[in-house]
Amino acid sequence: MMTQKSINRRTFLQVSTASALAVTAGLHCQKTLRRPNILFIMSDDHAYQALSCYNGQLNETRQIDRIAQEGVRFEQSFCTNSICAPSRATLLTGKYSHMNGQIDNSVRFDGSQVTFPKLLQAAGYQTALIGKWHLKSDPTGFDYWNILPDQGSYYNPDFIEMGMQSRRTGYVTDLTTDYALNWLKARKPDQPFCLLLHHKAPHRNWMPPTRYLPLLHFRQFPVPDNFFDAYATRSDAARQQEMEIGRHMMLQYDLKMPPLQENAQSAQGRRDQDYWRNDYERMTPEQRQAWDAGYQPVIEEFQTRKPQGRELALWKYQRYMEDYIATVTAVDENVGRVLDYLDDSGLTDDTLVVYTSDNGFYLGEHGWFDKRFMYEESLRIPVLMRYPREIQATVNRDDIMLNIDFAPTFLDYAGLHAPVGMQGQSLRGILSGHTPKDWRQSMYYHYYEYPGWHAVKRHYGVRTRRYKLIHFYHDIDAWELYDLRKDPHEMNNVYGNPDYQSVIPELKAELKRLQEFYQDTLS
Ligand code: SGN
Repeated sequence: MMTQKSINRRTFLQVSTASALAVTAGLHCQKTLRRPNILFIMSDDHAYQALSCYNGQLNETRQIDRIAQEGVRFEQSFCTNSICAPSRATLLTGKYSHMNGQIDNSVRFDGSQVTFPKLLQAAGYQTALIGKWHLKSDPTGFDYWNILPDQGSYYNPDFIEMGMQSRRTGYVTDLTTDYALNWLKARKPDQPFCLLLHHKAPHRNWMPPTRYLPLLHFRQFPVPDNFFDAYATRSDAARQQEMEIGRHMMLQYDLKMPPLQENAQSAQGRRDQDYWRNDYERMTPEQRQAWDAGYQPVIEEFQTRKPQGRELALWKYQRYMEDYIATVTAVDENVGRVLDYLDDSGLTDDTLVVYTSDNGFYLGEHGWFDKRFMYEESLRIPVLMRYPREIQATVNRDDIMLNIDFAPTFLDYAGLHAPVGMQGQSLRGILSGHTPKDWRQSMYYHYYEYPGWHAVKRHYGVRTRRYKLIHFYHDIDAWELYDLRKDPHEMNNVYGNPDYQSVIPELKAELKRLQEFYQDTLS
């Protein structure tokens, strides 16, 4: 919650080694005697469509689904700026991008800010961050950190362990999990822990471990109905993006085809070759051998069929899905390893486990990959939470939750108040079945990274349960309105439709209210 409640002075003094932090946070009045461990697992670009617990038709995620079966699945969970570094900064600070400064991937995170790991650390938690970080500055607030530089590599990645960089042989999702398990095993058993376990996968360019390579080849994935979306009713923002599977997905780097003669002819083609060479050359000879053998059948099929036009776009979609899903399968398997560890060491009941993704992702909807847009597939994030002592199993929640809510939620479970300035709200009431009466009925979104990768124009907007109003700005001034009840796939922009003219002023008023409430003056 945004307001500060009374502080228990005695407890406060005990934990105030970092007193400035504790002052901003404040402590609950002994509300919580038992402080759970917190295990926060976040993947990169894991679309809810690729989780069987979200009724995804693409794959089975048996391990991740355990968290949903034994806990809560959020149905209306959203990020507030659908891109990596901003989402991570929002996670840490509980603030929108315009408040924590991390508006896009190019900014260096200001690690002197108040973050929930710092507050937990000051209150006696052992804190660790392992895996993707992407915030440029060194992590702060962690007793232990071991991160991938920048985006990291799938094969034989470098890790920066407490400032020391070295290369490890192996596959990134396995290695990240190994580090996490090692840290868990070596932690002090008498203090609660907070571990942020951040997978690189399934980020572009979707490289599966060689052990899964023959698994999915030639399986046909269902093609989204709007794969050949012509963006007919929309603004130029949808038409001018550069994230179409057909036009923008690269054959070598993204889809692992051999060098193509035509690639030498264009800048994009040369980039395709260079990027792929980088990844391929990182592999050991044994890895390369297994890789080549795994891809040979698809390469042969591609060379025989020589797909063109729409057939090529559909072929690319199938290839994309094969790799994306196999990469997710490795995440799932590794989540299982960590859940098993909790079970085996008797920690399950005392650990709040979260599974989520930094943002949503397109798996062919509108013909796209990547994220950024405020449309549903990239706005919505999977959020699963399990804490057997307090959260009833197998309950789904449709309260609107945002990634600004993670930080205040963790503080709440740890018996700490969210500091003034944190913009999210604790989900603890919702998780135990008591949604606060005044819980939000709409959400605010703002995306900034333009010009930039994938050419998605700057925009902000409001989403209610029924409508979504978006304003694209900067080198465009265009509004879009979707009636999500009638048009859940957002194919029909009704901004100019006479039937909706009375709704527009209400939504604009709500948008203005939210901008004022969250103090967003950047648009
Ligand atoms: C890279 C990817 C983009 C992706 C951005 C941001 N290109 O630049 O496709 O949108 O990262 O991703 S790549 O050719 O380098 O793979 S994010 O997860 O870091 O936000």
